[in-house]
Amino acid sequence: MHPDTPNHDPDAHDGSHGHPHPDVDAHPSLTPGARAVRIGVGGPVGSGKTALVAAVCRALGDELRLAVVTNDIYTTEDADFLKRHGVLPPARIRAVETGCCPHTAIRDDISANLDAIEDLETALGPLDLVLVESGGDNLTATFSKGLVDHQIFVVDVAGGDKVPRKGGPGVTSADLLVINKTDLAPLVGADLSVMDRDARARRGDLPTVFLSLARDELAAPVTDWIRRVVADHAAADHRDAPAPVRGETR
Ligand SMILES: Nc1nc2c(ncn2[C@@H]2O[C@H](COP(=O)(O)OP(=O)(O)OP(=O)(O)O)[C@@H](O)[C@H]2O)c(=O)[nH]1
Ligand SMILES: [Mg+2]
Repeated sequence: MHPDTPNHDPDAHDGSHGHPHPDVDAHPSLTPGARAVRIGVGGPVGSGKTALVAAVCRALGDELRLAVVTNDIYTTEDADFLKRHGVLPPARIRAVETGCCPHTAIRDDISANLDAIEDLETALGPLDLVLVESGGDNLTATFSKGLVDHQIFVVDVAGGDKVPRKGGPGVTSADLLVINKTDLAPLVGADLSVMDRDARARRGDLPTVFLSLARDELAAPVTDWIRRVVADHAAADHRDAPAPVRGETR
């Protein structure tokens, strides 16, 4: 059951999730006053970022005070998708229309995304987790550390088993690399063992998970990783750490 709603009503529009005072006592594992963990979800166009965000919302939406910011260049398509599928109450989802290259809005001028997060926190009260989905980009895309605390990079096997070998900052340094659409590997002739080998070579000890969102609609290995990140964040007690502010990079 979601901590701040008795019913987790996907049609709730008031942002309160059915509870007037989201109560951290409902979250014994979380540190009262800690700011939300912000996790960026990046990766090439169509790799499954929105499908992953939807899966995480399904898996954790009743467990954590969760909100999502999506980035699209010209539309609000991804936010609309998440709302249409009722993975979170609509008030917990904000769209940023970047109007420019996706990486600009997550790396160079992050103000629209910071505004969206601030709006969510103002409307909803304290949150445990904010997911920020980047618009689909290329292998060079990364998030500013002023915007998110951790980054997930999503690639898919349909792009070819060469993708991890091609590297780029998303592949080499994201906190979690997700290789999605493993169900398509036989159809596109992708060798998962090659992807595994190359990912290890590029990433050293950083974790990589293989996933088929077509088969695992709760994205178990990713949600387990996110649970650990949120628990670590709470344990580290970020109460006094200021949230990133517009224009700040760290
Ligand atoms: N077969 C298969 N299809 C998948 C999987 N994950 C996602 N898809 C499909 O891939 C397509 C693209 O998924 P999205 O989640 O929209 O990808 P995205 O990365 O958010 O795309 P952009 O935001 O446009 O960059 C959709 O039709 C999904 O249903 C998977 O594991 N297997
Ligand atoms: Mg998307």
